[in-house]
Amino acid sequence: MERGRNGRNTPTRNGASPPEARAKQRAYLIAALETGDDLSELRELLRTAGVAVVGQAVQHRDKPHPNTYLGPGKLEEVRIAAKAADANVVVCDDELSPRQERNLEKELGISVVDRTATILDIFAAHANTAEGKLQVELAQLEYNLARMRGLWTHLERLGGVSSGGFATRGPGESQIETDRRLARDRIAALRRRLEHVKGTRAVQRAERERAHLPQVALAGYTNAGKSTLLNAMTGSAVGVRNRLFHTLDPTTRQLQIDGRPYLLTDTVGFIRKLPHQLVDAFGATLEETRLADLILHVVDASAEEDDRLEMLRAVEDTLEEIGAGDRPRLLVLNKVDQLDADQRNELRHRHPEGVQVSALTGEGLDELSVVVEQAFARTLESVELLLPYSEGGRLAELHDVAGDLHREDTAEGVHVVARLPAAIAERYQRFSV
Ligand SMILES: Nc1nc2c(ncn2[C@@H]2O[C@H](COP(=O)(O)OP(=O)(O)OP(=O)(O)O)[C@@H](O)[C@H]2O)c(=O)[nH]1
Ligand SMILES: [Mg+2]
Repeated sequence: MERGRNGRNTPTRNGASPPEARAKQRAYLIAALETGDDLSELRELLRTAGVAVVGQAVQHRDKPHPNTYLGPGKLEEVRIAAKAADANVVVCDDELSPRQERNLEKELGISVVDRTATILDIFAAHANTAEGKLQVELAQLEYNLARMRGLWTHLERLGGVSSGGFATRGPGESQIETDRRLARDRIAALRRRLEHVKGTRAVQRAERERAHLPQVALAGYTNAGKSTLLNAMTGSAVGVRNRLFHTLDPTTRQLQIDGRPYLLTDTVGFIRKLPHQLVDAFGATLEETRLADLILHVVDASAEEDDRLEMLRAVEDTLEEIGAGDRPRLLVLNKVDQLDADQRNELRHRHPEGVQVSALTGEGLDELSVVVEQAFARTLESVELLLPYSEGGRLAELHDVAGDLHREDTAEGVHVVARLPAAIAERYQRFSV
């Protein structure tokens, strides 16, 4: 098990270690669930993190045990099974409290990593831009700070003797105090830098808003095919991978529908139980979604119905949480190339409002364009203007943003009949005839 920079257990070191080194990590999975035993998403997360899975145990309970996550009998079972499977780490499908984590490590005699640490680790490995790296570091530090506090009392009790982590770096208490202070300073510095980046982003957005191009944001569960859809609709080459959280940084591209330009933004995917530290840290990035004129909610329609509904709910909840709950949105049912005619009919029945597409084959994309256009058309206002020849520059702008533009040169100026976004129509009011 490798230890992170802050002494935390994480399944992989921040992006640096080669895949073969990571695969040496053999994880035994545990979960407290109300029903079922499906840990496929956690497996998928670990696959993305390059960790092998050697077994799993699920305990059915209403809620996790407050001290040890699982009950005592199940714990003993896990201890034996994990040992038999030669696991060197236990990964839990929920975020553990510092106390639960500490107790589990003691009971099981093996490193324990929770879902949040796993996701943070994947984010750390996938962050490319300066902003992305700042956001992930902030989220990791905040997560770690809570654990330091826990570990501190732990060390006190053990008199500074521990199997690793902070105890190897110094004599317990005073070292932890120093670490905590350093972490707090670093958190404050990161927040300041992110504020600055946020300012830059606001300036860019203001520029785009001045151009009055309609803003469309792609939102959806991780791996739903958002980046593939952005590429298919705009002819770009944004990175696509069959792994979770491939995209962390927002990318904006121009999209033409019927001669009218739109801005389409691809951004970070959502997941069930998304660590709240990440939602906080990615606030500026998520703003692209919050301020969009239209959100395309992309879902993997080839997923089993239960999974699909759960993914839809997780995304809706997250949109709500980031303050984008009131934005107009369109449901995009992606990956229908994987479905046969019956399954497509069933899907149409379940989600009559959704547009069925395949970002991979291009099927349904024309219809999607039409639906996007209609969504904006509903907000357009019809105008009839007379622009003096001295205002020739404005004609170019109108050509960019107007729908159904008709112009006729007359003695007094250019006579224009068009449909305009409300904000622009207002600015042209004084030329109205
Ligand atoms: N069969 C099929 N596969 C698709 C389709 N669209 C995307 N994929 C695949 O789904 C996987 C994920 O695609 P991405 O575009 O990276 O998904 P994303 O939503 O951007 O994922 P994150 O950035 O990780 O949140 C890739 O392996 C794609 O090739 C589709 O319409 N049909
Ligand atoms: Mg992506």
